[in-house]
Amino acid sequence: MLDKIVIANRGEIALRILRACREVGIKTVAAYSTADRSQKHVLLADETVCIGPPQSADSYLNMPAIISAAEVTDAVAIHPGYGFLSENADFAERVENSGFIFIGPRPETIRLMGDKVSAIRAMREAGVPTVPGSDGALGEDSDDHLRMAREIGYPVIIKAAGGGGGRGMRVVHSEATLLSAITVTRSEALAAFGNEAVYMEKYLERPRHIEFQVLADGQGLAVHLGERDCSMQRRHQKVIEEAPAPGITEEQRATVGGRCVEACLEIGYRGAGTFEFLYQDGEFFFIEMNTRVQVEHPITEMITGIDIVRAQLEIAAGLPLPYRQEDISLRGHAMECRINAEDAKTFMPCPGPIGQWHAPGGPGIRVDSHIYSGYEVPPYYDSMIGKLIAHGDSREAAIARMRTALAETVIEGIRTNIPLHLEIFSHAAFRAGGTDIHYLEKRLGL
Ligand code: MV4
Repeated sequence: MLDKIVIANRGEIALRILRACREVGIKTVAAYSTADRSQKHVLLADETVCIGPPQSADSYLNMPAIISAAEVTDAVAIHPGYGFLSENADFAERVENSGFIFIGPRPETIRLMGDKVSAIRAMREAGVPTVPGSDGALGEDSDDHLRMAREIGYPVIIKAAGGGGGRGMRVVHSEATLLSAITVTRSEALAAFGNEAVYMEKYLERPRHIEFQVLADGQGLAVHLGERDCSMQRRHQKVIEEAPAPGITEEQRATVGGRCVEACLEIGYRGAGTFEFLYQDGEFFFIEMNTRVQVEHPITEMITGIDIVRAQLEIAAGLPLPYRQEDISLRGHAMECRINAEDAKTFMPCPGPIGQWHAPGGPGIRVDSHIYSGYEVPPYYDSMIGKLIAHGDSREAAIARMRTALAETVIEGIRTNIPLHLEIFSHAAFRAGGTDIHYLEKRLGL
């Protein structure tokens, strides 16, 4: 196993990584910003290194500072968590070139998936179903674009190759606005990502967002851990996730999951990864791959019994995957509510000191959070302060446990989105399952 690693992140995921390290006997170094001196994982870590002032650009995105933290502490690896530098191929490369293990895929893989055009091409070639659209980046010929859109059928969507996660895209409903949309998306893409390549897809109007979790050891073994439904979102921020996805059959899971596994083997994928699909009218369409551990990984852990963060550590240590696909079975249903320090109605961030904190509990309840009574939520970062996860034998049982857990949670001093969660759990459409990606925004009247 690895001897000592740097945790280059903050908040609940830093604590989650620290806990996995403790369990397998890895020593931990918390690399933290001056705003995060009192974070739970910093207080618990074996060693700590301050990597800069509060602003992320000066600390959690500061590559030399993080690599120095590994050097001065004699760590052997760096775990990037999610966000920040987790999908930065240049960082992964610098980590490796400095003699450390990057806990994640090879830099080339991160680069391949970071460019959505190359990611889609690689996945299509590996047999993963993709959205009907341009074969690669759009060229210069406007007549080509008009012909292509006519063939695909309106509406179409123009996306930036350097985008992803909802950045750099534009829906086009008719021929009249196609060419200007391409021009505008191109120039925005150049400004935002330094890459003006754009591509075209059929725009799916009522899809669900369903993603498959994979683990691969980079030595010829890969498995999928089933799927998650992340359709309950607002402005590309997921609010509630669940696993498995309502209505997906065992056969669909085996087919699509199997394609993801084959693709992993094809590209020599290493580590934990997520294949994002749009799902509409019974069909899956690949859109992007995430090459990191995700916020919502716990719901997959709850239904599979597999510790995904521990698996990341073992894979990084060079150990072969200890299970085969036939060893993976799904049990029950899990839901996750992201708890944010924000106003439940206006969504305005609401940082500040936490007074009383009473965590929920009981059978099937898991709380992944770094907060404690007296902890102060800093204003510099994402407003997520934790995740409430509920597992049950059925979707209904998981929902009942989640509602009980939400109702007994006490967080004083700051406002949170718990009232929003309680409201969503009272919606008949949500309780029926299978709502699409537009449901929440429509329901909120946005
Ligand atoms: C789409 C789409 C409809 N059709 N692509 C937004 C985030 C990025 N990952 C891809 N996104 C979308 N791509 C086609 N061809 C609709 C979205 C989309 C979306 C996707 C997943 C979750 C939430 C979303 C919210 C708005 C739009």
